[in-house]
Order: sequence, then C-alpha cells, then structure tokens
Amino acid sequence: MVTNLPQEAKNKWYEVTLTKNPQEKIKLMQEFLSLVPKHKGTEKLCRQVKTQISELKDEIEKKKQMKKGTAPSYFIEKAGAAQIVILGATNVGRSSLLKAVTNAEPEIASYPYTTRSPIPGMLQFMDLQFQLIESPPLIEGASQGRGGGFQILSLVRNSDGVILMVDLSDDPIEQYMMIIDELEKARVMTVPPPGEVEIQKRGLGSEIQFIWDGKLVNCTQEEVISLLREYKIRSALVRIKGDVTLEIVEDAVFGNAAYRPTFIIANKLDVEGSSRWVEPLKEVAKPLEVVPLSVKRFENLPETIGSRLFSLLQVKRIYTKEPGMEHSKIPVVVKGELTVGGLAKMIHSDFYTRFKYARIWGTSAKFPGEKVGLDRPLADGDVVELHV
Ligand SMILES: Nc1nc2c(ncn2[C@@H]2O[C@H](COP(=O)(O)OP(=O)(O)OP(=O)(O)O)[C@@H](O)[C@H]2O)c(=O)[nH]1
Ligand SMILES: [Mg+2]
Repeated sequence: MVTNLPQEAKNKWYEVTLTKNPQEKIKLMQEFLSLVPKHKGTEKLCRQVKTQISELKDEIEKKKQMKKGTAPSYFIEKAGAAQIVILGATNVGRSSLLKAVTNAEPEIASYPYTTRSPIPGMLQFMDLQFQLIESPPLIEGASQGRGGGFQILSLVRNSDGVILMVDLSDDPIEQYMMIIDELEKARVMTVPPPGEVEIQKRGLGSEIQFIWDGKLVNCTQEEVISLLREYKIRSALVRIKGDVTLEIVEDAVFGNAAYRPTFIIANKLDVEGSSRWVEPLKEVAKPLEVVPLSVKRFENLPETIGSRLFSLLQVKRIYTKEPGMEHSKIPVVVKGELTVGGLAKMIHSDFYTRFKYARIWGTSAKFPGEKVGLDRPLADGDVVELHV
C-alpha cells in the first residue's frame, strides 16, 4: 500500500529535499508531519521521518561540540575484507567474543556497561581478514539517541554487516526484539529487501529514465512516473533492482533503508537452562541464522565466525596473474557478484578500456586457462590473467 498522502504533504516533502540547511530541514519535516494523516498506512513513514529529525538534531549538536572539541567520534577506518559490528545488549559477551577471535584486548567484566567506545580487532580467516568492532551496548530508545544510540547506529550503517549477539541465560527473545526494533526505526534492515530503487535526481529538461536490473511488481512504469511526479520528481535516473513495488518506490523518495547482512550468536549456552531458548529464538529470528554457543567453552571460534561471515557476505577471493608467472599470493577480495569486467575496472581503468580477453583458472573456467570476455562471472578462488 502506498501512503496516499495529500498533495500538500507531498509538496512539503519536495521542499524538504530542496534545502541542505539542517535547521531548516527539521522545521520543514515537522511541518510535513503535521500534514500527514495519522493511520496504519502512514505509521512507518512518520516513524522514519521522526528518526531523521532526531538524527539531524544530533548532527547539529555534534557540530557544536566539535567546535568546542568535545564530540566523541565512533568512526573507525575500514580494514580487511569487511567491517562487522558486534551488536548487543550489555553483558551478553561481546568483549569475550572479540577477545576470543581477534588480536584485540578488550576489558571483560561481570558488571554491565564495561565497553564505552567501539573497539576494533582483526579476525584472520584463510588468507583474508575481517575487521570486527565491538560496539558499546545498545539500549532501548537507541534510535531516539539514548545511550549514545545515534553513534552506535551510524557505526552499524557504516559497516558491511552485523553479528547480533544475545545472552541465552537471560530472555534472548526480548533482547533480540529490542535490537531489531531499534535497527528498524533507524532504517537498518537485517534481511535483504525483495527490491531496491535508486533515485538520482537530474537537472531540469530531462525526463524520468529507468535502468533495469529487475522488474516492477503489481504496478506499471506509468504509475511509477506519476507517483514520482506527485513528489515533484520530474527528471531523474531511476534504477530498479530486484522486484520493486510502488511502495518500495515511495520508500526510496523518503531515503532508502540500508540492508546489513546479519547473523545471530546466542551466547552462554553453557549456563544451565539456556538451551531451552534456542528453538524459540530460531523461530522468532527466521530467516536469520542463529548460532548457539558458549564463547567461554567453544573451540575453533575464529574458524566458525570466519566461515559464517565468508558465506553471509558472499566473499570472493580472486587471484590475478601475469602471463608466464605464478599467480599473486594476495587475493583481490570482493563482496557479492563480480565479473571479469568488474575485476578489470577494479585493478585499473586501463585494463577495462584496453581489454582484449582474459584467461581464467578455477571453478568458473570450463577448462584451465579458458579464454573469456568481460561478462564472465567469477567465483571464489578463481585465477585471472588479463590481456590488453
Ligand atoms: N557463562 C558464560 N559467561 C560468559 C560467556 N561469555 C561471556 N561471559 C561472561 O559474561 C560477562 C560479560 O562479558 P563481556 O564479554 O564483558 O560482555 P560485554 O557484552 O562486552 O559487556 P559490556 O561491554 O559490559 O556491555 C563476563 O562475566 C563474562 O565472563 C559464556 O560463554 N558463558
Ligand atoms: Mg564489552
């Protein structure tokens, strides 16, 4: 269901998108909210806009603090194949996990709120590394800024994935629901959306143009164009990925939600009575994977976490080689799909523009050294020799 906002509200949102000034934006967003009729169909939208208002207020506050030099920063430079945030309520064992699988030495204590700022560590898995970051504990109301919530949630937004950690000895379902709820309010999704829309606004004069990496579901191209017109979007590049409904298009007008691949570690399985929570938690958390374990007792933890992340993020290691030479020992590491053309672009634009052919070895090759073009998809472990 699209929200069916009155045209007045749609016009107001257009004004919101025109201004860059945060104070002005907040004022217009508040005016926008007052124009939105309150019912079930607009609930989610109102929540999202309220979160955006809170985030802007926080941004203004931080800028002030920055001038005074008192702003805490949670930003951590990315390293390794991916940056993963260990997220959870207090005392669930986040520091214990970080210490068990990385080189970091966080403080572990039986009392709550030990970790006050994010702590990074590197997890070695096969010939690559994942960067894990223990986040300070997440509390209810984080999406409204409680307990440093904005900083924690922006840490999550900037990451490539999440390990959501719960404590099996203390109602893990409640912990799980609280965290998912806060993430949702902050427009972070833990399961992939069926479709995505990217709206790139362009200068006046051009029309609405589509790029198709998917299809429209239950709506026509004309309906999409007329919905966008109602929001005064008349010239834009609109990329349709996956299965896109009119609702998803409208969502994109208000700023896209971010998808962060996630799996759950249900810790403290060693505590008596904990195992009774495992099945109910799995049921509630579907389709997220739940890994019940005890950080204290578990052996082979780096391997277990590493392999989970490897498949969750669809990591691929591609080894390049020059003719007549051994392949490189250090792989090019990517997440998601990659073609020979994509690899060439990654290495140097010259390899792409002057590309003649490539030879490949590994699972993607029909036979060792097969000659292929730019479109050939690559798999983990492939060796590629580019010819220009
Ligand atoms: N029984 C049991 N206790 C554990 C396990 N893992 C961690 N703990 C204990 O749980 C307590 C909290 O562990 P931490 O690793 O500090 O937890 P945290 O999530 O980092 O906590 P804060 O940073 O304070 O929010 C400590 O007393 C740990 O020894 C486990 O697998 N089993
Ligand atoms: Mg800790």
